[in-house]
Amino acid sequence: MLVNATEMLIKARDGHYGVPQFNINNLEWTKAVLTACEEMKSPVILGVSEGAGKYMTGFKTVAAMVDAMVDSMGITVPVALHLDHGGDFEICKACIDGGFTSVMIDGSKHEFEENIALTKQVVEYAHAHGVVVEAELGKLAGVEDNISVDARSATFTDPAEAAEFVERTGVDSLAIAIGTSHGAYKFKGEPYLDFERLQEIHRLIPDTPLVLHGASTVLPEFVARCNEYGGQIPGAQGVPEEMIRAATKYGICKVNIDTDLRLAMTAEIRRYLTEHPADFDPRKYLGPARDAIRRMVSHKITDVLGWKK
Ligand code: PH4
Ligand code: ZN
Repeated sequence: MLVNATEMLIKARDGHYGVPQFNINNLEWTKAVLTACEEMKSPVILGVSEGAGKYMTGFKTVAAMVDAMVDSMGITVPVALHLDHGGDFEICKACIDGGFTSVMIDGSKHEFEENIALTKQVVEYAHAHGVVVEAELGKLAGVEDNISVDARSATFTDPAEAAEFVERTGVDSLAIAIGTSHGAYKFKGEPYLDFERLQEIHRLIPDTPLVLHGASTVLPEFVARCNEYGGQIPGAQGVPEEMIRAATKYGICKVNIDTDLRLAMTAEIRRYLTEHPADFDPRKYLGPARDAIRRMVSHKITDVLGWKK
């Protein structure tokens, strides 16, 4: 059965570990994540972006697929189905009405007051339907953004604003900007996360589970394997795993990972097809790709997020 994410996030907050949000993009991928989490006895949040929802024929289809898989696979760990980066009220409402147990309203592109008003509207509707809400304050840094002190204060989450935002919106968890970004190209030079800012935010709102987006590590081994078998992903760099570990000690309770699963899947498909040029049954290469995702998920849960069975 699907659950809302409240309990898993509170336990993570009190136990100083990270609940994973693994984004899903197709059936094989979803099966890999559920299999690994069941093996690890770990709770999990399945994230679905707007793009992923469209790709999978709509949120209603995704909810039906996940529900059926959780049931048919005999999954016993808590699973939350979460809208990732919902851009407006309507899309959040559609997911809430369609069986999602958690939604993110991403109002970070709006001014502070507008972000508050939008988030409040979603919180009211979601809470009336037993669904929890994540919001975002601050902007994720892109690789182009040079992290000067000025740029930091312009884009990273302001601790006092975070406290006011949570108080006025009643949101359940808050995604903050401390230097991460989406994708495989997160830093040009040395990786940098603003841990002082994170600690200050956590000090001001210790009860609010904080969320780290853009938390993939872009493991060199997987980039190298992609490139070895015909890929072209030069200069990719993510957040070192020790930084993710540190973040969970300073108040991050939910860690979003998508790119690392994309890389694991792609590296395996590239390798398989290169080594088996005569194969053309997709099950032949999607099976090993699914196993590669499963291994990556297990690695994250045990070696990075601090989960103990
Ligand atoms: N996300 C995933 C966003 C995926 O539109 P889209 O499906 O490409 O969006 O919210 C993350 O925070 C993932 O971070 P990562 O790129 O470091 O894995
Ligand atoms: Zn994100």
